[in-house]
Parts: sequence; C-alpha cells; structure tokens
Amino acid sequence: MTDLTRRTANVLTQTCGLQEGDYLALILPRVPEWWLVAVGCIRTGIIFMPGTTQMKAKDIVYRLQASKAKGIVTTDTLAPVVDSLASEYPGLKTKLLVSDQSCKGWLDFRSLIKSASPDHVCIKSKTLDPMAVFFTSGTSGLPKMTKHSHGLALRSFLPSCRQFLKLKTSDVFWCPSDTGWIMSMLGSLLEPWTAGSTVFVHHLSPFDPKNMIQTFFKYPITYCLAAPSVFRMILQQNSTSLRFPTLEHCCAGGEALLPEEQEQWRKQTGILLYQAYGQSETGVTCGIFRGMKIKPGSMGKAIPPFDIQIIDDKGNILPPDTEGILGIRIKPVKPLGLFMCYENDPVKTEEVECGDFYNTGDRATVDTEGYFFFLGRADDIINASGYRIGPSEVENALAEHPAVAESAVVSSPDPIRGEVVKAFIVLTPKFLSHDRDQLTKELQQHVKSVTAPYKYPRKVEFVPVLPKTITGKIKRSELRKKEFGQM
Ligand code: BCO
Repeated sequence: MTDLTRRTANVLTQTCGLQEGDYLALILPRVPEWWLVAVGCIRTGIIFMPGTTQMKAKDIVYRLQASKAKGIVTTDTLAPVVDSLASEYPGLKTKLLVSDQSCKGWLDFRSLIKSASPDHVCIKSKTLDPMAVFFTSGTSGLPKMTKHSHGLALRSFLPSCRQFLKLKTSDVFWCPSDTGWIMSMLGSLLEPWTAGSTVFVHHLSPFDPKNMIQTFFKYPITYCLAAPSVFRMILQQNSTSLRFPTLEHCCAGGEALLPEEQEQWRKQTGILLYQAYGQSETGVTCGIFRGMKIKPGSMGKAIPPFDIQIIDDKGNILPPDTEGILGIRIKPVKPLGLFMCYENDPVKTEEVECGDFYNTGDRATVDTEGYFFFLGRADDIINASGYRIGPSEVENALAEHPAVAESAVVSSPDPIRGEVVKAFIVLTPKFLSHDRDQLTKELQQHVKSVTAPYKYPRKVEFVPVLPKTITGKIKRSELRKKEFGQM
C-alpha cells in the first residue's frame, strides 16, 4: 500500500497536474484502485468525492458541476457516460480509467502507476483541512455536499473511538457497503487500516445473500459491519446452517434494526448482532461497543468524543426517556470527525445548527444508562435498506415521464428493507386508461434509467389527487403516516 499509494499520489499530481484542494470524483466499484486513489488523495490533499457506480449521467453531472471537479476516476462502463457530459461540464482536466481496456481521451491508471515513481512525500495536512466530500440526500433539492476534514481519518486513531469496534490485528474485517458511502470509507478503509486488521473485499456484483453466506463459510472473516437489510436478507435464505466457522462479531448500521431481528440472528448464527448509528455528516457516532451489554433495539451509547443528547427544537437537553431530536454537541468545540459544512451552502449548514448542537434530523430517546433508541426521521427523508433518499429526487425523476402529472414520494414499511420508496402518482389524462401494472413497471424502469436505481419506487399507487395544504404544498407526512398505519 505504501509503494502503490505513493505512486498513485505521483500520478495524481505529476501526470494529472492535480493540486491540493482540487476536487476529484472517485466512482469505482470494490476494486483495489478505490483504496489506492483514496489514500493517494489523502497523501496529496486532493479532495476526493466517493460516489456509487449505480449513478446515472444526471447524478454524475450534478456532482461534477456542484464541486467544479478537476478530475474523475472511473470504469469503462461509466467512461462513455462521462464523455457524453462534456458539453454540460467542460471543466474536467483529467480523466483516469481503471480498466484492462483503453478508452480514447482517458489515462490508463493501471499502467501509469506501474511507471510512476515510488517516492513521494505527503503534504503537511492539518487536522481541519478538507479531505473528502460525500453527497447526501436532503428533504428537498439536490444532494448536499457533506465536506469532511482529515479529522475523519484521525478519529479512527483515538483510543476512545477504537473502543467501539475493538479491532485486533488478527481480525479479518468485511464491510460490504458500496464504495460510495461513508460506511465503506470507515469500514473498508479507515477503521481496519488504523487498527492493522485485514480488510476483506468482495466485488458483490450483483449483491446476492446466498453468495455472502458461501463467502462466510469459505474465507476466514471474523468481523462484519453491514446494513441491517444485509443481515435480514441472509436470514431470509432459510439456509440449513448459518454457523459460520470464523465469524465472531457482527454490527449493523445505516438503518433501524428490530429487537426480533437481533434475536433471530443470535439464534441462527450463535453470534450477537450489535448496532451502530451514524450519518454521512457524522460517521459512526453511537454504537454498542464490542463486549458491551446489548439492550434489544438500542443503537448503543455515544462514542467519545461525541457528546450526544436528546434535545428539543431550541437545543434544550431533554430528560431521559423523552422523545426528541438526536443532537450532537458542536459548541463550544466541534468534535473531531464531524462534517465541516455543506459545501457552498451556508444556509443549509446553519439550518442544522440547533443551539449548541448539530441537529441530525433523527428522533430518538435515551435511557438513564445512556443507551439511545432510534424512533425515526423528523422529516420526509427515506431510509431504504440503508440508503438515504430524498423524496424530491425521485419525484423529479418521475416528473420526466409523460404519464406523471404529479407525484408524492414517501417512505413505506417493508419486512426486508426496513423501508422502501413509495410513489403516489396522479396520471396525466392521456394515460388514465393504461394498464396499471404495465405502467408501474414502466415508471420503475424509467426512474432506474434516469437516476441511481437504488432510489426507484418499489411501491406505486395511482391516486386521483394528492393531499395538499391550502397553499398547495403536498402533505407527504399525511401519506407517510397512512403507510405506517398511524392514521
Ligand atoms: O431490486 P431490483 O433488482 O429491482 O433493483 C436493484 C438492482 O437490481 C438495480 N440496479 C443496480 N444496479 C443497476 C440496477 N439497475 C439498472 N442498472 C444498474 N446499473 O437497482 C436496484 C438497486 O437496489 P439495491 O442497491 O437496494 O439492491 P440490492 O441488490 O437488493 O441490495 C441490497 C443491499 C442491502 C445490499 C443494498 O440495499 C445495500 O447495500 N444497502 C446498504 C446501503 C449502505 O451501505 N448504507 C450505508 C450508508 S452510510 C451511513 O448510513 C452512515 C453510517 C455510518
């Protein structure tokens, strides 16, 4: 890694001419080059922006424009998509291809690192210098650029943070999260790297829970950190045995986990399923530390240096066992590893400040022993199988289809994915007589083709009108409450 990331740093700065502070889109699947480019960027101060390979042209061009990216690293599948965006975003100074094939106008990363010099001196970055940007969905508008400093990486070295995963050098750690998410940055890179553990990587293309089961039997994996949906999907396979030979510890994060699911996992695998909580803005901030008593349904205790409190909408701390907003203290001192800001968006950055706290937008309670219990989102954001999805992103995609007069997208409960995206659609007159099943499939396919497919509405309901306020605003909360049987 030392040799290869030094070479990568030289490719990025010398061959590509990128400099400290430049933005680089990093859109790769689980291939070694993802690790090399991320660490190469850390060495050089180039700000990298991981993104899922599920992204479509619209998602990519938005990210390039919003960040004014100077470079991109991607695969031969996405290279033609990037080329098709040249007129919309002419600012790319460098395009690096990770492939065994060549592509006109693209630099061949694999051959460049072979010939690059293995000597490189890291920049003297400061803790609070920018390191990476993760795009994260909001209730409205396009995804926000969540900017993180080098503090995100340094946090993994803190003894207090190490207490959470308690990784050992003998651990073989598998975090199957997509390389576009902060969970992968922590679980596949920063945490095992700083602890000296072995990282286990599987291409997982496509994701198949049967394949995951076989992998646990075949390789000496000791530790797995994944979204609860992954563990649920494994349980759903009705395998004859889930007694994995080397697996010792499992932790679920990214979405809510039910006590029944924890119990089912324990019964079938003989291993406890721990919980963690975090966001793109925060990394993992709360969790059941390895060896700590599990309280069913709890996502654990605050991981120092994070001071987490349940607050009201003015930032006042609420007493134990009272429902409120999950707040992370940012004043007088912002904890190491919390995001710096939403880049180019001081208004949204300020909006999430609530007194002395960062308002996570999540509702929760805390008991007298400091265990937190997740209750749900305070806004319209959907968390489907660990993906944070903004309703307007899906509504905008639907609006491009001629059958859709208007739509409202909300979260709906699902036994496997926790929540799924549901679209309530008012049809245009021309499509009123169309076959509804056929139309549902067509609209789902349409969303998959214009934006990252994980956002597509798995449930669709055609309605004559949408509930609205007197000022004409769609009442998503009313629809959501109906889905969850609260009305
Ligand atoms: O289910 P369908 O087949 O109808 O559709 C799926 C895919 O087949 C499809 N798709 C994928 N790539 C495509 C494509 N379609 C067209 N073109 C392509 N290139 O789109 C749908 C994608 O949905 P999915 O990703 O949920 O699919 P899947 O395979 O069922 O995966 C299940 C999970 C559980 C593996 C997946 O949902 C997942 O990885 N979830 C976890 C997400 C995660 O890691 N979240 C953490 C975020 S960071 C965070 O929360 C902070 C915590 C510290």
